[in-house]
Amino acid sequence: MLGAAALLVTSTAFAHAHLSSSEPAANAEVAAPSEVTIHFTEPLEPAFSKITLADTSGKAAAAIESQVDKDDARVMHLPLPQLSTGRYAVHWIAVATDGHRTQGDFAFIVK
Ligand SMILES: [Cu+2]
Repeated sequence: MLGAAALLVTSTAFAHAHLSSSEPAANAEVAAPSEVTIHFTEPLEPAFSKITLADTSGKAAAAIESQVDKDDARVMHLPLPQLSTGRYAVHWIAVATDGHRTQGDFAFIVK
């Protein structure tokens, strides 16, 4: 973890991929969405970037792997099965084309 922290500190001048917006948005209450879409500030490296979704018990809630959009590498999609009501936790890992990795979490609620 020390190495990762050092990398974060020393590489801030480079173009990392940060979350720009998402659907559903963080903490949004929505009807069951057909996918999670996240827009990033930089193009992603498809082989190393992913979105995962967990339900309230921490169990994986998506059956299919996420994919970087073929037409816009700054966009990543996670197709979803029919979700039941409840709170879902999104975890994303984004590796930019410069090899730098960022990650984050947010949640949304299916009502
Ligand atoms: Cu970078």
